[in-house]
This record gives sequence, C-alpha cells and structure tokens, in this order.
Amino acid sequence: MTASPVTASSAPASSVSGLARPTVDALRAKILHHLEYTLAKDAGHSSRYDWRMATSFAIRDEMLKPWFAATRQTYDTGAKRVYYLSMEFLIGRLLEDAMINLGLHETIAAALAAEGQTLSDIIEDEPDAALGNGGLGRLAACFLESMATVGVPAHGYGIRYEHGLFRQRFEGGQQVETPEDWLSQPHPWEFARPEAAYIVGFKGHSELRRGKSVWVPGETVKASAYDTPVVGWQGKWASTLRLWAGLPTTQFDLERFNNGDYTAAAAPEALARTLSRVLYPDDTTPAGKELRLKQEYFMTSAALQDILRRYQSQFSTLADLPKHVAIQLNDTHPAIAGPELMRLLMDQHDMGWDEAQTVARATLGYTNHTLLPEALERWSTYLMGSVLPRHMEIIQRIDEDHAKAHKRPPSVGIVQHNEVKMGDLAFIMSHKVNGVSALHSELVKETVFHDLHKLHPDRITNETNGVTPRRWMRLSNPALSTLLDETIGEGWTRDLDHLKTLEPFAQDAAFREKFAAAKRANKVALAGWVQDTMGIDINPDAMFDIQIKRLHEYKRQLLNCFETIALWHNMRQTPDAGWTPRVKFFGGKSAPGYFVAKEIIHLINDVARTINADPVTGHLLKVVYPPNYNVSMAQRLIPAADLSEQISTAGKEASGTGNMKLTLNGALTIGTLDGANVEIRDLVGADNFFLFGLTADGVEKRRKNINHAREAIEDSQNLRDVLQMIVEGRFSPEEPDRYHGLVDRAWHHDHYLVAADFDSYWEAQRAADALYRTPQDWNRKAILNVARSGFFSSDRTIRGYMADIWDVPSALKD
Ligand code: B1N
Repeated sequence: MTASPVTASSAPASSVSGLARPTVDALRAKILHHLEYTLAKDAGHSSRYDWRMATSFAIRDEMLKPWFAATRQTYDTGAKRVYYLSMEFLIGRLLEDAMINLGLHETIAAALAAEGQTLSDIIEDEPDAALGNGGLGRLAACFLESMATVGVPAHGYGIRYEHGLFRQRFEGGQQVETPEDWLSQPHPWEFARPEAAYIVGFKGHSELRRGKSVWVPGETVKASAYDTPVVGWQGKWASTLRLWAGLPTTQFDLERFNNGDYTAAAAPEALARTLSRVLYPDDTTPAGKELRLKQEYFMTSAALQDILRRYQSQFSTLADLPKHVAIQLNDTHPAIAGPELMRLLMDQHDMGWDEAQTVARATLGYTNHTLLPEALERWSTYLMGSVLPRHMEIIQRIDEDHAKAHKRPPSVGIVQHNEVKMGDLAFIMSHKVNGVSALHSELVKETVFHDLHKLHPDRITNETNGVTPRRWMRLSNPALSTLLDETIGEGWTRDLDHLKTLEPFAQDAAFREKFAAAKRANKVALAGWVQDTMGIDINPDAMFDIQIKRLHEYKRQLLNCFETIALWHNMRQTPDAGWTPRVKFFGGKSAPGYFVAKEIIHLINDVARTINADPVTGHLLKVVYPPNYNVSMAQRLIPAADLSEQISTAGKEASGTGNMKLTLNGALTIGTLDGANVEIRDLVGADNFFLFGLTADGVEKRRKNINHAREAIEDSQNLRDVLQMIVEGRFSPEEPDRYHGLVDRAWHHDHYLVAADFDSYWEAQRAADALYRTPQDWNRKAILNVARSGFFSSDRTIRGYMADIWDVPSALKD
C-alpha cells in the first residue's frame, strides 16, 4: 500500500457554506479509524469493500449532526410532521449523494487518494438499493431528499425488503430474472432500532366486548424498525427513512427443535420474515396476492402505531392529530391506513366513530399515480374479511355512512361486486386527493373518480411530479453542473428556477460550444462503458436516442422498435442519402409474468443483434440494450442523451419523471401529449419539442373504429415493410415464426395504437434528424430545454404538497 503520510492539510475546496466541514486530514483519519475499529481491518490488507464501508461510516458520522439537529428542533418547536407511506423507495446508491449534499466530495476524494484509493471505484462498489419498481418508488426517494432540502420534518415509512427488484439478464435475447441481493453485505447507512417494534395482527375474528368491537388476531408478527438518515442540500436539514423488517412474535420453539422437528420449530420465524422478504416486481399492475395485502397492512399498521406513539409522547389529545401530523399515501398501496387509523383511535384509544373518522380524514392525503383500469387495486371481500376481519367491518360502515350522507348513486360504493375498491376507500378517507401531472389530475376527475369528484368537488388537486436536481444533475452530470456554476452561479442547486438566467446564453455561440463539449464528454464516457461492458462500438457523434423505463405496452417501446426497423430498412436502401447517424438505447425490465412485454424485449434484442452486425449501416445505426437498467444506469445514460423518447399512448402515462430528468440534462423530447410531457412542452416551447401522435381524446375516438390498426397499416408502406420483415423471420432466422403472435396482435389487437401513431412518429423522427444536422440549432434548443426546466424540481413539488395538502411550513429560516 502506497500511503502518503498525513500532512497538516488545507481546508477542502468545496463550496458548501454554513456547515462545519472536516478537513481532508480529519476525514482521512476518520476513515482509517473506521477501518480499524469498526471493520477490524488493517489498511494494508483492506479490500475495496472495506474502504467503501469505512468511507461510508465516515460520511455517515457527518450526517448525524444535521439529523440530530433537525430531530431536536422538530421536538422543541412541536412542529407539524409529515409521514410519507410508500411500499417503494427506490433510493439507489447513497454514498455519493450524501457526500455531495454535505459538500464533502472533493475532501473525500483527496482523503482517499492519500491512501492510494480512487473515489470513483469506491462509489461503483456500492450496490443499488432497489426497493422499488420504477417511477413511483423513485419519486418517493426524490421526495425524501427534497423534504430534507426544503426543511420539512419528515419520515418516509416503507418495508426493508431483503430482496429488492430482481436483476435482469438476457439469455438469447430473453429476459431472465435472478434475485437481487443488496443485503448480502451489511448496509452501512441504516441503524437498527430494535426498541421501535410493534405487533401487527392478521386473520382471527372480531368480537363484541361490552358493546365494543375487539379484534382477536389469529396470527401476529413483529415489525422492527431500521432508520436511514437522508440529508438535504448543504446539510441544513435531514429526513428519516424508517423501514420495517418482519420478525416472529413467538419465541423459537426449543422443545420442538429438541424433538427433531426442525421445520416446525422455525415456522413462525419463516412466516414473519416472508413479509419483508421480497418486493413485488409489478409496476403499474397490482399483484392481487394475499401476501401483498399482508405486506401492505404490515407496513401501514407499524407506521401508524409508530406515528401515534410519537404523537402521544409529545401531545395529549388525539383529536388534535391533524394539527400536528400529515400522512400521505403513495397510491392505494397503503390505503388500509384509513380503516387502520380509525381502528387504533376507536379500539385502542376509545374515540367515537364520528370523531375517529373526522380525525383520520383530516390527517390523510392520497396520491393517485395511474388510471390504467387494470392497475386499480381491488381486494375480494372474502380475502379482506379473512385477513383483516375488523377492517372489513370498518370499511363496510364507512361505505354505509358515505352512502347515507351523500345520497349517492349505487355505482359509487367502496364495496362493489364483492370487491373492495381501494381507490374509492382512499378517496373517501382523505381530505385531499392529488394527481401527478396537470393532464392526469384532470383525467382523474373525468374517469376513475368521476362520481366521487361530483360529490366532493374540492378534494382533487394537482401536484405535478418533480426530480431532485442534486442527484439528477449535480451528481450525475458534473460536466454540465460545472458549466452551470461558471455561467449562472451555484444557486440552481437549491432553487432550480435560477436556470431561467441561462436562457440568454442560448444565443451565445461560445457558450453553445461549451455546452456541446459537456454533452460530448458525457457521450464519450457512455460510449466507453458500452464498449467495455457490451463490446459494441458506437460513435459519440451520432445522435444518442434514449428510451429508459419499465417495459409496458402503454409506454410503446414497440413503436420505437418498429421505427428502428423502418429506419434501418430505409438506410439500407439508400445508404448515401445523408442520414443522421443514430444510436438507439433501450433500458428497462419487464414484470416476470408479463408475457407480451417479455416478447417485446426479445424482439428489441433480436433487432439489435441483426442491425449491429450489418456492415452496410454500421456507421449509421446501432441499437444498444444494456441489461439490468437501474438508478445507477440511469445516472450514466441521462447526461449523455440527445433525444428523449416519451412516446406513451396519450392518456396512459400519469406523469413520467424520466422525461423531466432528460429535459433537465439537455435532451430534446420526442413525445406525445401525455402526462407531464404536456407541461414540459408548454414550458420549453413547442419549437423545442418533437410532438407527434393522437391526443388523449383522439385516442378514445380512434379506438371506436375497430379497424384502426388495419387501416393505419394499409396506409403506411413503412409499417407494412416492418411487419413483413418481422413475420418473415428477418430478425429471428433460427426461429422464423417467433414473432407471428406479436405481428398478429399488431394487426388485430393494437390496444395502444402503435399503428395509428406510426407515421406521425416517423415524421417527427425525421424532423429530429434534420435538426441534428444543424448543431447550432440543436444546441440552442437543448440549452433552452435546460433553461426552462426549473419547474421540474421536486423541491417545487414538495412546496406544493406543503401548501395545498399538508399545511406545513418550512422549518428553515431562509
Ligand atoms: O408513478 C410515477 C409516474 O410518473 C408514472 O407515470 C406512473 O406510471 C407511476 C403499482 C405502480 N403509477 N402506478 C405505479 C407502481 C407499482 C405498483 O405495484 C402501481 N407506478 C406509477 C410517479 O408518479
């Protein structure tokens, strides 16, 4: 080991103000201390893992001060607290995020360098905490960071899944899932809190005792807390992520064990641990399994018990709960919170029915994240009644009360056709219901909650999603961040609206060159990674065209794939026609049981294999689909994107957040009028956005023509050629009929209107090609995208929730 001696070193170069930051030497000494005393390792014989752990512990020590200070101030001032209940927190890697927010990036790099270690290697060693599927879980993670930046006294509550979202591999182009294993190594960011543990019951029955309903559960488990601090920008505030792990309530059965019945002896433990074993890998569609309902209740009940315990340690009357507590439900997954909060207030704290309902409603808010009919959670009354008998009683009475109070039509009930509609339950039990983009919130009023909205016209509001500029710019795109700092100052990191001041620089040729150089550097870095990991040679001067998101038919990766085939076909016919070279990137996982999405993955990989082997078009077109897309891969791809693919069938994508990250990082969008694309286009300007396709209204109308797909295909030579090539086995010569089913569906069951939008998409793509050939114009528009995307900070979103839903002020002075 080539360690240089510890010198009396200078102060760190970072720009954070107001924080007492350690010097390089102090941090170096801390890292060495943790190496020796926490990990019991000798610096000379330490692995990369050891260095990462020691570095993480050293950084974690620095998080404690702001974390304690925020906690203490919240107690001392009796401030109102926000609780964000979510089955998913897709937090990704934490080391670099913490270093950046604490202003210690350069200090740590220097401290490690003095020990012969490379910070980037250590950062890369950290596994992604993939405790979420996609946008909904990543939004929860951005919110925790923004609440810590804006100064909200906040806890996130979720499940400490032993296995997060599965890992994806491709075998012969097909997705293969293997378990994700992030906890196989100790997680350095969490603190076990065995003293914060609650009993959660299931099953059994509800009985009357002295006129009061009492639930006698048939099974119980223990929820045990693990806390992770989340520090905001410049360490001025911090929030807490509290995740629950399932433990048995009964002692290990020693007698059975001694009698040789090892399985039975361990049964209670296995049952309890199942609750926090694995994240359901379904994005946008509910699993509908008993275990999932149990997981939802497990998280929600533990959270509410913890919230009431903390409240009662500080305040006396539960009637005042909504003055001091706001609870936000991330979709319907924790919607059992309504009946559970009422149960706790009534059965354990002797509150009457009406008051319990009033208090619960004033405390709860519900965010809807999807309108897909198949995505709305419903549980059979049989399952709900057997897993949660007391809650079933409460739900029925909530429903009856609501029917009486509002003389409502029969179609509105929570319980319908022997199913509990969790959306309706969440709506009725919340004082505010919000959608996640302007368009989505309007559609929520018109569709799923049409009748309830009429009865409660002031309940639905909009809070357009956002993303944290710390992770999605400062951390992931240092090249552009530095250029922004030099050009408009560093204020954008805390207040993304500062980006507006970049606008005049779009006209400045010298700035455009610097901007282009930053983008190119990111593309060169990505090209190097693609070469190293996939062995594909790509040209950094080609347009990098990127579609990264979960695989879902409504997101229409298939439309992009068809256009790729058409482009290739056209390029082959006239290779010298002045084509704009492109690299098409795809990234994303399919739910394991989603056959059609898996078939689309297979096709994209077959198309990539064919195109990438073609010498005629090798300099013009490549297709890259790296396996196992996750948060860290997003951080690599987004800064290098020229074109952002946001091409969902209009009316289907509630918001999208990848669209915001890509715009912020200077990609131009090709997209439909769907979700937050509408707001992106309004803000960046129609001239700086490639619009195509039917509108949400147009989609509904077009669907009424049952021949819409056939007519569109017959009208489009390009699309006919594409389908013909696929059906002939051009991309699967070893199995020519591999995609007959897929092509048949394209003709006859095109629910997401791929065919109807194809020509319009093709035209928009050619407009993008043309613009890319004039780099001055492309870069000007890209700069305007950056300058006008300040609205998409999750800090702005959080301020919206604070004002419209939570009624919480910032705890920070400035
Ligand atoms: O939530 C994101 C939005 O930006 C996306 O448009 C939306 O699709 C996404 C069941 C979901 N909606 N619903 C889910 C996830 C997991 C699950 O088990 C549903 N995810 C979204 C953030 O608002």
